Amino acid sequence: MFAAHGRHFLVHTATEGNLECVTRGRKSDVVCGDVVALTLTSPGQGVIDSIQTRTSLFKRVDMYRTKAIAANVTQVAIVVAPRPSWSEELLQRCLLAAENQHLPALIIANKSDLQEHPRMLDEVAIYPALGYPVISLCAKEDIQSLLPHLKDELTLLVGQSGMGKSTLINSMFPNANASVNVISEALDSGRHTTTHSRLYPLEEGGAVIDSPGLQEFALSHLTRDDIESAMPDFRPYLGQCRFRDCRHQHEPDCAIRKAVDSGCIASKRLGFFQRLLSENAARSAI
Ligand SMILES: Nc1nc2c(ncn2[C@@H]2O[C@H](COP(=O)(O)OP(=O)(O)O)[C@@H](O)[C@H]2O)c(=O)[nH]1
Ligand SMILES: [Mg+2]
Ligand SMILES: [Zn+2]
Repeated sequence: MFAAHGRHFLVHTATEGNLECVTRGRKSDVVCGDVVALTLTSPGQGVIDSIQTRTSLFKRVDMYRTKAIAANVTQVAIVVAPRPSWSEELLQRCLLAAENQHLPALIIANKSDLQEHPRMLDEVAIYPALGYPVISLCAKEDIQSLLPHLKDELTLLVGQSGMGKSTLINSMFPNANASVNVISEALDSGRHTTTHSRLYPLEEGGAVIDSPGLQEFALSHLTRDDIESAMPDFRPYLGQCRFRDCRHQHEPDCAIRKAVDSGCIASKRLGFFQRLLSENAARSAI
């Protein structure tokens, strides 16, 4: 399934081309990227009978609900840009959510034409060593550097609105016509012009999914162990603190703090971990 319009889902088939489908009954938990079995009902139309088991399901969570964004993706690309203001907190949350789903992630540092771009690159410089490549580009002009990373992958583009996801899609697929938000920069905030995820197949193999902008990304459903094991920079030190339930704050013989002191873990990563931990503690106290 590559696009949803209300209760209708566009499904690509090898033999019948693209079909406009509905689901049986009232269940509509079909997600962009799903592989489905369907019955042809009339030319160009079908009914989705079942959804194949997913290899991954990327969800966004906020205070109120969990919403599936895309199924079967093989990697997540998080788009950041210096304007409108980007959030490193949100970037780290997306990286953690990808890692928790065992999905590789990469960072697209967009809008390289803006003068604040080098400062943003400095801020994301710690991530390649954690296994997250940073690809610097200008979506409006040249996206060549990104293409080798996309081949034969099903890549989900996520990020705050206004970062340039739809512009990237339009540069990759000149016929895509993804709705670009033109007024966001002046207001220093995004407007959600992309309302549903949509999949675009790449000619060279693979596909890209554009998704609606994220403004927050709660991770309070994750346990402390989930969080720690989704932080590649923490992994080598886990289990090495004196206390098994060490919170890496002021405990003696804390392996994580030692790694921070010696520069092996960035202190902003420990800060991030502690924010997530206290958020989860607050939630379980409710
Ligand atoms: N200067 C500059 N602006 C860009 C670039 N890419 C996108 N934009 C602008 O950023 C705004 C938001 O883009 P859009 O693709 O809608 O972002 P989305 O919300 O992430 O899909 C639009 O005004 C784009 O023209 C870029 O590389 N450089
Ligand atoms: Mg968009
Ligand atoms: Zn510790």
